[in-house]
Amino acid sequence: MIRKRIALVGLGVSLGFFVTFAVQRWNQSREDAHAREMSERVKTEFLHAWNNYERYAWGHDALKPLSKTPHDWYGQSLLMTPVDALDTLIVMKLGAEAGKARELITTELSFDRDIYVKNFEITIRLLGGLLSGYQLTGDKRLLTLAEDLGNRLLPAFESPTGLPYVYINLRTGQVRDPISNPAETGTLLLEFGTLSKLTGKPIFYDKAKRALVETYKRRSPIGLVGSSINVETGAWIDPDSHISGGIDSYYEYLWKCWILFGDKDCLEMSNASMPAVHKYLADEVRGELWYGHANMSTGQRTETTYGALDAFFPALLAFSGDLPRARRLQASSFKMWNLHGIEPEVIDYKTMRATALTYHLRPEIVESTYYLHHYTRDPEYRRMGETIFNDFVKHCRVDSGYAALQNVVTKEKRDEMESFALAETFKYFYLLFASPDALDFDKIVFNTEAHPLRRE
Ligand code: DMJ
Repeated sequence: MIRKRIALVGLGVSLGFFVTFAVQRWNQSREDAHAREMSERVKTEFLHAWNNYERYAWGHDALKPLSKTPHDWYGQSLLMTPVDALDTLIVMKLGAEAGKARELITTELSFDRDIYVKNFEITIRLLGGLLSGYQLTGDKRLLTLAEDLGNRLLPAFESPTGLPYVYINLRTGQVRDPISNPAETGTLLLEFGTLSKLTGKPIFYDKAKRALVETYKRRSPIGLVGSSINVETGAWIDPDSHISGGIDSYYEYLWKCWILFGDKDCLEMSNASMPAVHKYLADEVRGELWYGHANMSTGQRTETTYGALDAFFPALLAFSGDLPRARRLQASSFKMWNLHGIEPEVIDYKTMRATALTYHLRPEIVESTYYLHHYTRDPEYRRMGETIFNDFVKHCRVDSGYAALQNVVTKEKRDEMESFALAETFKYFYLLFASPDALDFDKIVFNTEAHPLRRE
């Protein structure tokens, strides 16, 4: 009798397990099917942006999506959008479009131009895009272009401190504008270092590493860096410290240089810098985690602002193993996004009011959602990404592509579709929903423009 009861209980337990397992499998396959649908939707929307670039701005830097006219940053085209978008086309397996973009780049792109360009932007978008394009296709012409560009940018580092000038003339090598910032002096090593690896010429790595180290060496006694610095004297011009635009990717490259190149100096610099960021910039408000501004010397709070650019930080926290902070800060970024159903450039997190009302199609919040999903596999992050994507399409899609917003409250549009929307925003949306083998995360490191660079 007892035996029979035990057997029945055993059967009940196994049946219970079986049912739970079956329900879990069922839920999982429904979630997977939905994610696949989402990745297809992202691809369709990306193509809407790309096809309109092709239609109205082919061969130029960017499309102005409201006037349907092309835009060139420096009066002549450096093919900003095709170079920035090439690896997105490849990752999305859009072979015909990728082939056409590659042909345009390899036959038309020339850096022999008498124009002053921004060293930082050209490095992260063009050098990064050419290098990842080469690594994904094996097309040597892309590497040749990257090396030519790298050589032309090298004179930018010829300042008394080794910190690069802001602008450089691509033909003459003349430099101008000595007032720079940590993001621009410290976000070059992934690209220059990869160029060294691929060409066997150490000069690129050495120059960019020195610039990163010289920035780090000038941190204050409490461990913070400021917002602007004179590359000729090494003196800080603005002591405001934060993780926002102008500093942001400096912290990103300290960590990523360790992961990509195994450079222990980078690990040490990163480990020595992050505690000060958490101590002086992190802010607890209403039980939420935010990062604001502080004076680099005293650590005194100067502003309680956070914005679209700061939203990269959960990705970096997750990447460097700090999931608890990453999750909490991502929740804050999402709260910022939901304030107006799309993200303002800057908010005051104390009052929860937007202080800069534009939205530039920025990727950072999507990037962090993707990293968090990658590390936790928590379905919450795909749900979050779906909300963000739906809002993005609802408010930014126009007949001829995707348009930035002039005002996130009124949803008035701007005649602007930055190349990073195609390099980063759509790529991170896609990777968030695509199957993990669309791109093997552990084999690459994304530069700050979402160009995947190979680890080995
Ligand atoms: C991009 O060019 C890069 O992500 C950069 O690091 C910061 N700003 C834009 C996107 O917002």
